[in-house]
Amino acid sequence: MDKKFIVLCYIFLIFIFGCQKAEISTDKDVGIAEGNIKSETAEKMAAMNVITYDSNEVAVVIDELAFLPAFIHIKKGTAVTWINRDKVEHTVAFHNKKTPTEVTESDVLKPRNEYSYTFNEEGVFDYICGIHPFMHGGIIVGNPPELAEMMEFAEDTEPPKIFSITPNKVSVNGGDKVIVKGENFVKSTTVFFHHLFGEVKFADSKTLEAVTPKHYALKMDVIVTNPDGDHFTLPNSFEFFGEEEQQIETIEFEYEEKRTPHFTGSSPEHGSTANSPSTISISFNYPIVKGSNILLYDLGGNKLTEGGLIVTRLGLEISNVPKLNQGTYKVTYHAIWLGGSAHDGEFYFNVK
Ligand SMILES: [Cu+2]
Repeated sequence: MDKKFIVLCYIFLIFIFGCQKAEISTDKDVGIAEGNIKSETAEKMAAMNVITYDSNEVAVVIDELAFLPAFIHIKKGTAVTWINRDKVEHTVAFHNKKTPTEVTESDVLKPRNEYSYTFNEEGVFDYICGIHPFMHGGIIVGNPPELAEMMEFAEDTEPPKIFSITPNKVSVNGGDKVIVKGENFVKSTTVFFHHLFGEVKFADSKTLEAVTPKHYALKMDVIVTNPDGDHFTLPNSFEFFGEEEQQIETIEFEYEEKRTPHFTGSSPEHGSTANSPSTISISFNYPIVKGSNILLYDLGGNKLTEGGLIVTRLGLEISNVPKLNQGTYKVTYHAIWLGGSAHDGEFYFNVK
């Protein structure tokens, strides 16, 4: 896998977890019982909207160029299924912090496609979309040692509980007001109805108010989580119902109309003469997907080496090009655009 990709993952990991690690200092020895990771992790998990699941199967929805929920905490052995509800294609590419060179990436997920992976190892996994690397998410599996380091101590609260949700059936169009009644709610209690509601308001320790987002028809668990990680799941207790608008095909088409996909440049440039290059690359104005390739040939038609996608999906690159003797070389490429159509091309360069 591409080195740049690994670096990006690390940057992301530092972004979500590294900055928190820095805040753990004097608090570390104060009141953190070994094995009581829940209370340690909690505040940060709540701040990051990490959703803790008790179930063995968890769905992460991909929509509007985002993973929802982005940060989840699951048990070892839980199967996570990513469902592409968006109008464009995405992938899921992740690695374990402990084994950063092992990257797992899904195939390209077209709208409505799914990808499942079962996490049988404890650890911290971060992931991105290989097509849109700014999309990122994180998964904490079990209680790995990193968890204790990355989280701050949170004040212990009584475990929350849900007694009722009114109404518990709402329209797929969103905008309904929902009252959650229960106990031991605090100001930062989060309420999760499959997608986290953006507008959950704390009324009092027994009442939370939320406004529903747009959501496709689905019956779901409702989970409340307090800052110390204590949470409560009311299984299959909430439902979005009705017809959703059919919009996938048209918008996918618009996306394609905005820009005509084309080649924007190469290194070395076509027809140029220079020393043997260490990398050979071509760039595009439009995302390309897995299956695209770039090959280097000598003029005798012998294939010398090949490369693949760069992390932004806006180019192809051959890294670690062997030392080339004086002569003329040919590069061919096959670019498959996001959306499915493909383009083949070639260019030449000279080595002096
Ligand atoms: Cu994507």
